[in-house]
Amino acid sequence: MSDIDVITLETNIVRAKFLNYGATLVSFEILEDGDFVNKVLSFDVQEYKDHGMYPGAICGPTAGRISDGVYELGERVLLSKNAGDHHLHGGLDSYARKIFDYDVGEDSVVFTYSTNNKEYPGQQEIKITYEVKETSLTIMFEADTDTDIPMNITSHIYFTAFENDTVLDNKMRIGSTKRIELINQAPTRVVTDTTYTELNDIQVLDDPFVLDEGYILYESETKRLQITTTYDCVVVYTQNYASPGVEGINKGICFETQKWPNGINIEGYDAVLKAGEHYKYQTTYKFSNK
Ligand code: FUC
Repeated sequence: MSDIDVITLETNIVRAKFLNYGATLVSFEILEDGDFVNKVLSFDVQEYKDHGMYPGAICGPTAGRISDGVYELGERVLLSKNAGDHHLHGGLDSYARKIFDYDVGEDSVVFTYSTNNKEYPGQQEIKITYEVKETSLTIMFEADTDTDIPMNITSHIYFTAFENDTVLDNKMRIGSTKRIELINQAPTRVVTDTTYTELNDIQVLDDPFVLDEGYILYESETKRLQITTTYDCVVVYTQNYASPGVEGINKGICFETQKWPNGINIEGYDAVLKAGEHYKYQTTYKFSNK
C-alpha cells in the first residue's frame, strides 16, 4: 500500500482528504461551531483497496451496470461480469482500482490517469478535478479516447445521514419525472415516475433517475445538501448491504451523477464517446444549514 498517497486540501472552513488510489474522496469536513464535521463516510486508508462499496471512488469507464457484460459498437465487446450477470463500475480494470497522478493547487486537486484498459478497446486519458469553494465541492469529469467507447464516469461518495442514525430518516427531492426501470438489476427502459418530484422520505433505493433539471436536494431537519450537475442522470444508492468499515446499512447515501447507466444498450440513447471528442461533465455538492 506504499504507493497510496493521502492528499489534504484545507481552506479556512473545509478540510478534504483524497487518495491517488481511484482518485478517491476520503473525507469532507466542514467547520461548524468550532469543530470539523465530516459529511461523508470515511474508512481507514488500507480498507479502500478493492472495497466492494467503491467508497468515494471514481468509477469508469462505465459506472453502473452494463447488462450481461456486453455491448456492440462496430464489434461485439465482452466485458467482465463482476456483479452477477452484469458488468459494474468499470469491472475488473476499473478506474476505481488505479493509481492516478496528481497535482495539488490551493483549493483544488487534479488527478490524471492514462490507460490502455484491459477490457475496453483503445487508449483513454482521464482527468478528474476536485475544487473546494466555501462549503461546496465541485468535481469535473473529463476524458479523451482514441477509440469509440461507451464512457460514463461517476463519483461514488457516500454522504452521511447528517445528525440522524440512517439516511432513510432524511428527505430528498430530485429534478426528475422519469426513472430507468431495472430488470434483473440491469437498467433497461425509461418509465414515468414522479415519486420524488416533491420532498419525500427516502426509501431503500438503488435506482437511476433521469434528470429533467440537473438538481437533487438531500436534507435532514437542520442540514441541506444541494447537488447540481450537467449530467442527465443520477443513481441513488442507499447503502443497502453491510460492508467492512461501516456499522450496519443505510448509513450513507450515494448520488452517483452520470449518463444513463447501460445507456449503450438502451435504444436511442447516445452513450458513446467518439475518438477525438472531449468528455466533460461537472457536479457540485453544496452544504448548508437550514
Ligand atoms: C451502487 C449500486 C450497486 C452496488 C454499488 C456498490 O452503484 O448500483 O448495486 O452495490 O453501488
